[in-house]
Amino acid sequence: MTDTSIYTPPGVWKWDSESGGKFANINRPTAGATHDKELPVGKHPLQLYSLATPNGVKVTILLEELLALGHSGAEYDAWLIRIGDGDQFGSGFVSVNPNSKIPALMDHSTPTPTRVFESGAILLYLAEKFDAFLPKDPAKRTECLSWLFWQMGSAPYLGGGFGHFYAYAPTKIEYCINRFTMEVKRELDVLDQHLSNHQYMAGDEYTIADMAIWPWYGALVLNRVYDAAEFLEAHTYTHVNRWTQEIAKRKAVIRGRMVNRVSGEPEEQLHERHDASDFETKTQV
Ligand SMILES: N[C@@H](CCC(=O)N[C@@H](CS)C(=O)NCC(=O)O)C(=O)O
Repeated sequence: MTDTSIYTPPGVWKWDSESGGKFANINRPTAGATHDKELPVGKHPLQLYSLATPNGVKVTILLEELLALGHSGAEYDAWLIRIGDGDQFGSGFVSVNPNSKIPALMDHSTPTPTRVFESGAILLYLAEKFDAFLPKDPAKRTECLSWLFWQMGSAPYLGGGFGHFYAYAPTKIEYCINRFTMEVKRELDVLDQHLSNHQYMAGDEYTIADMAIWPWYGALVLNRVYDAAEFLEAHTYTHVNRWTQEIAKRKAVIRGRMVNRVSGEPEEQLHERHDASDFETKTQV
């Protein structure tokens, strides 16, 4: 194994802002706003401040699914937060999410505006608000929430652990890649075994648990994140692949992936979304 023992931690850690690596320009060891910047507010009750990363896409998929079901109250304005430029550290954004991460939501339909941050909390808030995509049967609801929280706890090993060390770290460290590859393959196997005898994560109903998990683990097997499908032998997780393909075909999922997207095919990038017609008229093509 590679010798990675050359670093001896000092008595007290000091921030080296020149540490390199992708995102080094926005990472810092403190919280709070770095600059004054109000957030825009559009015409709809729901105001989303986001970017089409897997965490952002969870919410736009749910909003598009709610609209497809006929919940007109789920109309929303989606504003672009460019995290690479540090928009998440503006004072307006920090007042919606003190954790400075997308996605963040303001609901102006409540007596006083309600802020919601953390993608899992946003999914649950919207599912309860519209009474949709969260099973009514207590046992199924509990199963749905178990998988929703599984995702919130598991994805950091995929993104912050595996994705960071496999794709983004300035040097490839065998120990770290091995550690997180093992964990991500274990997570894929958890999903694969579960999906071998369940159509969706919570059983026979498509729910917010699928909408939370698909943008991460579906993207992994579709090779849309980290270019790691071959490395992970993603094709061997046949039940995850079956579920991934099935969800990928949904119109609301195709739409949800486009919102606040700033990379990939121009026709799939809808930088801001303020109206359903924007999908036809306001993409980058
Ligand atoms: N647990 C959070 C994670 C959100 C998150 O990590 N967002 C990333 C993009 S996927 C972000 O905004 N990063 C900006 C930063 O770290 O400064 C959630 O699920 O909402």
